Amino acid sequence: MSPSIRLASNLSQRPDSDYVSFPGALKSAFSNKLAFQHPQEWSALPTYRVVDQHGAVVDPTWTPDIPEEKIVKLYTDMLYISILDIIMFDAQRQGRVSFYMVSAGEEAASVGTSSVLEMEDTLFCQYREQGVFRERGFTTKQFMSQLFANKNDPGKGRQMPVHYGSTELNIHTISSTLGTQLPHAAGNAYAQKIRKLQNPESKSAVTAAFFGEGAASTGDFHAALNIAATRSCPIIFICRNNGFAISTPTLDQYRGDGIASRGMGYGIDTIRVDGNDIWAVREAVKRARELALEDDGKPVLIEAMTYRVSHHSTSDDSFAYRARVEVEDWKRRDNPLTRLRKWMEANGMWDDIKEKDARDAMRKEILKGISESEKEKKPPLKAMFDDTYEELTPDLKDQMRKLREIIEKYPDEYDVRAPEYLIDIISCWGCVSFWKMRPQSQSHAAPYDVLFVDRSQNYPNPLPTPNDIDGSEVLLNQFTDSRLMRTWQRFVIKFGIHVHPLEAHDMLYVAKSTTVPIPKV
Ligand SMILES: Cc1ncc(C[n+]2csc(CCOP(=O)(O)OP(=O)(O)O)c2C)c(N)n1
Ligand SMILES: [Mg+2]
Repeated sequence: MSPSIRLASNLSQRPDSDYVSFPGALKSAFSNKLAFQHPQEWSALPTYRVVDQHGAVVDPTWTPDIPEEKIVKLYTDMLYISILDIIMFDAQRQGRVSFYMVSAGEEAASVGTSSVLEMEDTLFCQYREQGVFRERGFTTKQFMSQLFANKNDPGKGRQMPVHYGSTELNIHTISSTLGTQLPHAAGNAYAQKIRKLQNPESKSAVTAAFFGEGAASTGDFHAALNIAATRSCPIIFICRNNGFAISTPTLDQYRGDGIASRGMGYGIDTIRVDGNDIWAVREAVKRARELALEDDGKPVLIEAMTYRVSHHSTSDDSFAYRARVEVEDWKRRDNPLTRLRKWMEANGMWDDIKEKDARDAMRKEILKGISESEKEKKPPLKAMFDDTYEELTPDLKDQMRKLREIIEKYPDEYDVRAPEYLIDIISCWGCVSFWKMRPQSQSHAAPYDVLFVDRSQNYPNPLPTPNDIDGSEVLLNQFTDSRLMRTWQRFVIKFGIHVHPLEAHDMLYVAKSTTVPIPKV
């Protein structure tokens, strides 16, 4: 049994004991001195580091635990994120994406942590941990699909840019609302613990939850730490303390010794590390993972000290509240990339040519990813109503109806050229109706109506012929969707010569009605 669990027998007051055994505080010695504790009289918790800002090893007992190619991967993952950041920040300024957040200066906290966790470990991020996604294998196409909210985005375009998520990589989708991921993460860790107790042969796994020091001011932070401590959950809380919560410096955020001191208050094993030192981050997280799995599970808190070199987001101008020279100093004096690079150069693993080649290749890959993702179609408009309830609730149906009215009222405000939009809206009603497309450009000059029918369900028999449609021409295509094992029948009723081409995948958006009215033009 975990030593942290209090036993009822502890609670009895022993005669002449030196300790008070009140239920609320164990092992508290009696004292006849009236003494308040003054936090400022305690020294600050130390910051663990392995390599200093010049890339020199300061812990003589340390040697790298991974081979050269893995060290290079650590560095290139950090480099990739820093290049992605610069390009995407500019892309936002060019109006190509609506929003972006860079993680400059904090790449070691995310890449370093991720690099010592297992794929079975479940991760919860804040929004400045692109390095976690990259290290776990998120591809350029996946980053771009989310950022450009195209049809390949698993979030179906319903999140702000940088709010990634990945089921395959076992990373929960990022939430904008600060701190909410923390109780979720504690709950997940509790579930992991119970599963392990029920099935001791299963592989051990922990949860890792990232957050900024600003998010540690939310109630959720405290709830999560306390529940994780009292339920002894296998979770690693990783705080990136980068000195700011948007424009609020840490001095105005708290008066205690950072976030680490709070871990101690909750009875949680805690360490503060130099977040610019990827080796220190790796060592701390490796050990934290072992601790988290001890005694059937327990939480650990790591506070990674760093500096937010960038503006908070593309919506921020940080020089309104901090001196430019301060930022330049940090960039020049110390950052995670140059620190690892110096160490690698000193160990013959890296040089200027490798740096240039790596940078060029990454830049090319990212720019190609942008141009490909920009051209992709958007997810269907109806997707905004998906995935909350298995069946649409009456109020969601009502919202859909209102959406359709708005689109009909302001057709020029919506890009309804893509058939996904309109067919999805049609299918929501469970009966086939017609949707008039408005031409948005010369190249799509002719308005037309479309009707999709699921042939596996009831469809009009006989099928409509051109005669039924009042002189308009009807195009009939038939094909099978192998995934759904259904045959769809598609009718495109042309009103002019110029018809927007419809593609096979559009067929997924079909009317599910049992009776299909003959279209009236
Ligand atoms: C509950 C809540 N309050 C306020 C905000 C607005 N907000 C967004 S980011 C942010 C700063 C968070 O700072 P920190 O947690 O230190 O993360 P950092 O941006 O420094 O990485 C704030 C206040 C929010 N998103 N959610
Ligand atoms: Mg912060």
